[in-house]
Amino acid sequence: RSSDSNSTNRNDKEKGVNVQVILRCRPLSEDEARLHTPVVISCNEHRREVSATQSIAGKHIDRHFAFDKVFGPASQQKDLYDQAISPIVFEVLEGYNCTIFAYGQTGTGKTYTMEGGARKKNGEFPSDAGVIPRAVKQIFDILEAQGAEYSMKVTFLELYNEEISDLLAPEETTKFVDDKSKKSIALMEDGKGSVFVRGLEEEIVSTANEIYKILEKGSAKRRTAETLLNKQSSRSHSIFSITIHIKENTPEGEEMIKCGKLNLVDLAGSENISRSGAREGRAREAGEINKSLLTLGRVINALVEHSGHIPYRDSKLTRLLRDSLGGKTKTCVIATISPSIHCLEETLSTLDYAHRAKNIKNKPEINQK
Ligand code: ADP
Ligand code: ZZD
Repeated sequence: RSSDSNSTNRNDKEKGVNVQVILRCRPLSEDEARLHTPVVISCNEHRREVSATQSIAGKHIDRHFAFDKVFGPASQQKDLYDQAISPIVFEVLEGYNCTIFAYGQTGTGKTYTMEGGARKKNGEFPSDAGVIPRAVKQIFDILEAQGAEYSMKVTFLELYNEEISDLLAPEETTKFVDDKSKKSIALMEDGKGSVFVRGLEEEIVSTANEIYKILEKGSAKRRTAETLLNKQSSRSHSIFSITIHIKENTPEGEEMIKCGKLNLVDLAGSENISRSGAREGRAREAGEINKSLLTLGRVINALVEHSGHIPYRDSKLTRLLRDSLGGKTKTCVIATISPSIHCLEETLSTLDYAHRAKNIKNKPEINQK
């Protein structure tokens, strides 16, 4: 087992490992079903293939895309988690940094997939809980089963219109936008090329429940800010990160610290960011251009085309997540789509985008001291 993982490591370091891309198609909503909305997407989970077909007025579309994993409209939160995410969490606990992105048009299930249904009053774990609460639960279950000595901290931020807000900052510091007491948040570089957010609240946690409370606080804060500042949540990116230090003793009796980090990223809606210049133009006029999402697309293109210059520095999102895009982090993209005929154009753009992201190679490394 150990020699096995060593040879995998060597391979990972030399050739790199591809970004893993998962495709999820949501079911028709009740309204869509009632209106008999035509379905243009079919998912073959076994063959890991998605097809988009439409045939009207002499116009035929029949396209097929293969992904690392495909989850059709009937897939449950637990299925996606157990098959696609749980292995990633194990890697985090081995000391890797891992990032999971949700990408797709607004209304296709990014938040449903990442967060899922609301927490129950009775404290029971909801069956429709998403990736974030499930990952939190799994991390503590494993650490407890191992009887590991560990410490953990979390951060939760939102990026809106190239501005970072700290979803965990205490109330007083954000109430008055111009208040001197407001902590200034800034992206800083540490000289070694790494980027960190100065002034970001890091909460030290020791139970899953503490994290759930923190998520509750962060969600409430996001909602308040949305209302107060008239924000459109579909245009914001949120990043929830968990950092875990685990103390281990080698068979030789030496002490070793492994450090893993999991970034869970709910991206802004991908609509208007299609590659077609015309649409981009119209979106720009409407003031709807999302610099971070556009730059993410450009970074992906530059990486897969092996361009000399990768425009990481052009947006906050790509500066923050630089290591996840061609760096030492293991990365997974969950692309979400709707099955409806009305979304076909955006769906094709998402499928193209996600398929292109499969070609990014990272060089994951374990963090060990
Ligand atoms: P987004 O975050 O991409 O804008 P949401 O997560 O808000 O989309 O999903 C839009 C709606 O569709 C929500 O009502 C959500 O509950 C529902 N939904 C999304 N994906 C699924 C799914 N896989 N199964 C059942 N309902 C879903
Ligand atoms: N999507 C739900 C939040 C909503 O919009 O209400 S579900 C999970 C991850 C990040 C933020 C929130 C959650 C969420 C939650 C619900 C209600 C109050 C706080 C947090 C959640 C769901 C299940 C377990 C833990 C947290």
